[in-house]
Amino acid sequence: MTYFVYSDVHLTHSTSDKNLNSLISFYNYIKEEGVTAINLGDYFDYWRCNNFDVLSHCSEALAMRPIHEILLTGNHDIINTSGVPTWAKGKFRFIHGHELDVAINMEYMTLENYIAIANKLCMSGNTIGSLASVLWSFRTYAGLIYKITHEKSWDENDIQRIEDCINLHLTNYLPTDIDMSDRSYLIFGHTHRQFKCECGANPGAFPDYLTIDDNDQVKLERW
Ligand SMILES: [Mn+2]
Repeated sequence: MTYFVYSDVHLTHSTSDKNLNSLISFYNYIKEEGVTAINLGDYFDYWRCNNFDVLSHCSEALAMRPIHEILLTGNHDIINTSGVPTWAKGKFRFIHGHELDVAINMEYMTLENYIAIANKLCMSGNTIGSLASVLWSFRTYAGLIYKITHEKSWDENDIQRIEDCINLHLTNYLPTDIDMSDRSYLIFGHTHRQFKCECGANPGAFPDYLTIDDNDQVKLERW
């Protein structure tokens, strides 16, 4: 079976018509081809947005979502209860990727703490005041909250460390809650940079995506 894997659409209350139309045309193609889509999360960007405003603004594109789609949750849509944290098929393991980011680049915090903060940010509405209350409730983590809420929460060096970790087969040693046997192949998003090596790949941020064909061949693409 062929899979179309995409990630990090980051739909907000102000996503442009151009980007929404691009997503709709992608969905139409997926339906015509009859393939299964895998959405690696950060489909929505609920951080500092009213969640209903995001959904209502993007409702036309949401209605076009492929019927055969696996939806994972990312750190920006972690309260999305319809998503799953991980998925697996054959040798492929699918995660959003913030798990790796926390394990590799945020040694000062647990994944549990990170998820708690991400959840708070997903529920912070549109106002700065809400964000301030989030910061206050987690004031002991003020420095790292700045890091994870800042626009450039990771730089190219952080992304490189994640890619190096996968390239060196080191993911087995990380507390990511994902079963990585020797022959498994990790598909992750989150970094917004396309990447492919012998044991893992990243589709990048949509309109970048990747395909997995019947022979398990992974190909990086752009819509
Ligand atoms: Mn992410």
